[in-house]
Amino acid sequence: MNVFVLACRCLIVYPWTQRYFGNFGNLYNAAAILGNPMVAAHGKVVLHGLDKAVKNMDDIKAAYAELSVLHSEKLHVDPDNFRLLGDCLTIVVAAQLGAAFTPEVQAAFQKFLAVVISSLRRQYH
Ligand code: HNI
Repeated sequence: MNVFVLACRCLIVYPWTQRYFGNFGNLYNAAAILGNPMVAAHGKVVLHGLDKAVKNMDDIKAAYAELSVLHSEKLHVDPDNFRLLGDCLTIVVAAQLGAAFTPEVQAAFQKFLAVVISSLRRQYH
């Protein structure tokens, strides 16, 4: 999957998410975001963060405990943004899979994302 497209989409479609990436250099417009190597690298980090869920399918909450603390207490990311990134991810995956992204596949994918997002939100509760 094109991880780069994922991070860019989130920053372009929901520009307020840029506020957490003040140290990423030029995010001035869509072209700048698309050409920013730090965005590309971060997209990769986040997506590898999802490996954690795939590898710990029977205890996703525990697997994300540390990342939940990081996003809440250190990065102060508004947890609504997890959902927005999840929506971008769904759109990127759907575009990539085309007809293979059947309602059944979508249902499984949404369920997976919902658990990940709820686990990341845990520290905020
Ligand atoms: Ni997120 C760092 C995983 C959503 C802002 N994020 C990480 C890291 C992982 C990660 C892994 C690296 C941690 C480390 O260095 O120990 N982030 C995830 C996952 C999701 C997510 C799995 C959702 C599916 N992060 C978001 C969202 C935002 C966000 C929605 C803000 C809009 N994340 C950050 C920031 C950092 C970060 C900011 C630190 C970046 C840096 O390098 O300075």
